[in-house]
Amino acid sequence: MRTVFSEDHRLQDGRSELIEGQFVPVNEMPRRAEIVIDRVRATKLGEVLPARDFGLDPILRVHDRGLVGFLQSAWDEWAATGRTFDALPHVWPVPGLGRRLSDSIDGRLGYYAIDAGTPIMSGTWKAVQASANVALTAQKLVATGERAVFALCRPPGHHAGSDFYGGYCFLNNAGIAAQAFLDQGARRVAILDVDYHHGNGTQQMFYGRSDVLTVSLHADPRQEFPYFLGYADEIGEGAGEGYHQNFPLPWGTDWRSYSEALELAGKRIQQCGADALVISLGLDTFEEDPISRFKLRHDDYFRLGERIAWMDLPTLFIMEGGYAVEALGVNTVNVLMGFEQ
Ligand code: Q9C
Ligand code: ZN
Repeated sequence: MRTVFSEDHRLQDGRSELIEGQFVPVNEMPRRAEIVIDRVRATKLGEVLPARDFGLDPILRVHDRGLVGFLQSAWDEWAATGRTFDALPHVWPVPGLGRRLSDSIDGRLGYYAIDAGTPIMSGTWKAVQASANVALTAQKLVATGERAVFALCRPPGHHAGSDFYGGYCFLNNAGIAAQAFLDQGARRVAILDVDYHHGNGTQQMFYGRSDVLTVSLHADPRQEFPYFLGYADEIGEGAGEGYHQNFPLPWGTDWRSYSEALELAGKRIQQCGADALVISLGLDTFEEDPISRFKLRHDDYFRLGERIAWMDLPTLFIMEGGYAVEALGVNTVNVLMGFEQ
């Protein structure tokens, strides 16, 4: 399997995030992608290709121009106030406070962000655009006949929606790629999200549409981020009713119960008549992940890849989360090798 990768991911290199009342060193760090590309090369998984530039058009097919413009200029606006540290929001437009777009960078950060865990710095936009280009370069290879391609995206994307960012995500790489398949002639695309966290951005982006089936396996939002979305009764709306499915799973979930939900997700995908499959590939389901509480083990990732291969569709793997950094290369490539067996 070929991999698409860009070194520009390194430009996203935050210092800290706010978790449980404390500023802690960021979990979503450059080393994550380095360890994965090292493993891809060491195992000779396949050729590594650079990203091509697709510009803003494919991004604007699924994202609001206001969000994209904000991400492009946020650092400059922040730095113009004399601040030299990462930009984070600290107030949000909850219902009751209204939702006006302030002239202040602090108001605009709260307007577009869902959390205080997603720092913006001088290189953020370049890294974010490179990540989307990685996804689009890989998407094009799958659309033109490759059985499967790995888009080693960083920063990740599945928490970003049409008009918001957060959860370490700025643009929704999987959503952008799914829309690109449709724009190139696919009639339906399935997105399977196996990141530990609910793919709230992907759900929001396609919630009213039947041309993208979105299925997410994740930690129950009663217990886990993003808390406000990801419940089992969210099934899509309007034309999209029946084209979204959530599998919230409790803390402590191991392969035995995970694989039962995966089986149901796989069956739904296989019967939906998709022309392509996009996998939001998070490895934070691993038993040693520092911010997560599932119990998947190294070998389980081979079986995950194998089950995805049975879905028998042209497949685009998009890198999402996974914070047990030293194990991330092994676990990621295990999925891809399980797929190829
Ligand atoms: N105590 C991805 O995996 N912080 N994003 C959670 C819980 C946000 C994870 C804090 C986690 C976002 C792509
Ligand atoms: Zn995650």
